[in-house]
Amino acid sequence: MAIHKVLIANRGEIALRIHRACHEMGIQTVAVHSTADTDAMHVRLADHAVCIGPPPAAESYLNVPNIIAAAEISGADAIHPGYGFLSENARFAEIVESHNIIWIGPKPEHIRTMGDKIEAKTTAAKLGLPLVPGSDGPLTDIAEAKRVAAEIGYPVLIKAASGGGGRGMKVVPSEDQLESLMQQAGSEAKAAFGDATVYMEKYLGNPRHIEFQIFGDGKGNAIHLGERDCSLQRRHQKVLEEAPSPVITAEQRAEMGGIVAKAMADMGYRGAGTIEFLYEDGRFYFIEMNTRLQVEHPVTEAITGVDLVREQIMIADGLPLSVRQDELEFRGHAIECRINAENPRTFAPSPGLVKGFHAPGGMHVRVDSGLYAGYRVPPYYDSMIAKLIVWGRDREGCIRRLKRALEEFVVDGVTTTIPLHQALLDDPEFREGDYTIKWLEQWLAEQEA
Ligand code: MV4
Repeated sequence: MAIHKVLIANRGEIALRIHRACHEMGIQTVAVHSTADTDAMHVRLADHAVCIGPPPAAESYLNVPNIIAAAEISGADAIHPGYGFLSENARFAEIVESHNIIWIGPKPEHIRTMGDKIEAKTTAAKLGLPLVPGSDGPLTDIAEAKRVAAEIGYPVLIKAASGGGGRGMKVVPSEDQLESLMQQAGSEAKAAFGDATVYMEKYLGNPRHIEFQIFGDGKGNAIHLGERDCSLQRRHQKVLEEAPSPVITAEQRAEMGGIVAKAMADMGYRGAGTIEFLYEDGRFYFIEMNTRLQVEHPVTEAITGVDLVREQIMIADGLPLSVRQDELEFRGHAIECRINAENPRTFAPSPGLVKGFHAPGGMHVRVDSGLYAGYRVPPYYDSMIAKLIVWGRDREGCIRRLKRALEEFVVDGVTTTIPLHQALLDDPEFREGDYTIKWLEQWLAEQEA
């Protein structure tokens, strides 16, 4: 093993998750942190800690010179970026590699390709993935836009090439609104991402969000680890994720999984990746690829038994994938609840002092969290403070265990979204697995009434 010391360029539960994988592998860790995170659990547990700046992420967790300097002074030989922050920054990946530090992540060229949503779709199409019908590239003029829309049929959706997370999207119901909505989408994209480039897709009215976890060794071998259903979102923030999807059969999983694994093998993809699809009327439509470890990776770990962070580190070290596709089995059902320090009705952030903390336990119950009694949740970052991941032999058993675990969970001092999850798990439609990407926001509106 060439990797002896990993710098963790992240914070919160994912920093702790990476630290745990490293220590289980006999690898030392370096925590980098802002002045707001001095008392964070992962900073306490890490072998070395380096302060990299003040609370705003732009001056600390996104501060490339300070992070590289921290790696050099601490003698780290690899950097794991976690998710968010610099994890999908191709330039950062190149800078890391140019300092002879191992980048625990995909090849920079692949991060860059997938970061451009149009290039991602062109690449996916060449690799044989099914796409949503739409423009084959950027929309240049209104005449062309009208021609494409007429061909695929209204409603259509205008998306930003540099977008993601749903920002800068416009649904166009009919041709008379195309020109003005296209202009709006372009100027919003320019303001948000510094790039006015937009493209068009057929608007799918009521799909599910289903994503496949993949891994490549960077040498032409790749596997898939099944799908996750992430349809339960509010304002493009995932709330609860499950694996497998309640609506995907073993045959569909094997077929689509085979297609995505072959695509990743053909492109020579390295490391962890997620291929996002919309799923409607029994068909998959590629929309985007994420070139990072995702928040919801533990549900995949729960049903496959594969440690995804360990796998990332092994691949970055040049080792082969630890499992062959034909050795992988999908066992039982797993659900993750994202627990946020938020008002469960208004979703307003509720940072502050955690006066008491008790995490649930017992068989097949996992809590990924850096919380402890006496910890102060800082107001500067994402409000997710814990993930509860529960496994069961089947979906019903998983839900029953999840309800039991939520009953045990105590976070005193800050309000959390625990009551929201409890109400959700009691809903008959949720219990049937009968939901799409629109369902949660409608359900929340009904709860208000
Ligand atoms: C779509 C769509 C319907 N039709 N594309 C939103 C975020 C971005 N990743 C893709 N998104 C969507 N793309 C077509 N052609 C609906 C959404 C969408 C969505 C997707 C996944 C999960 C939640 C969502 C909520 C609203 C809209």
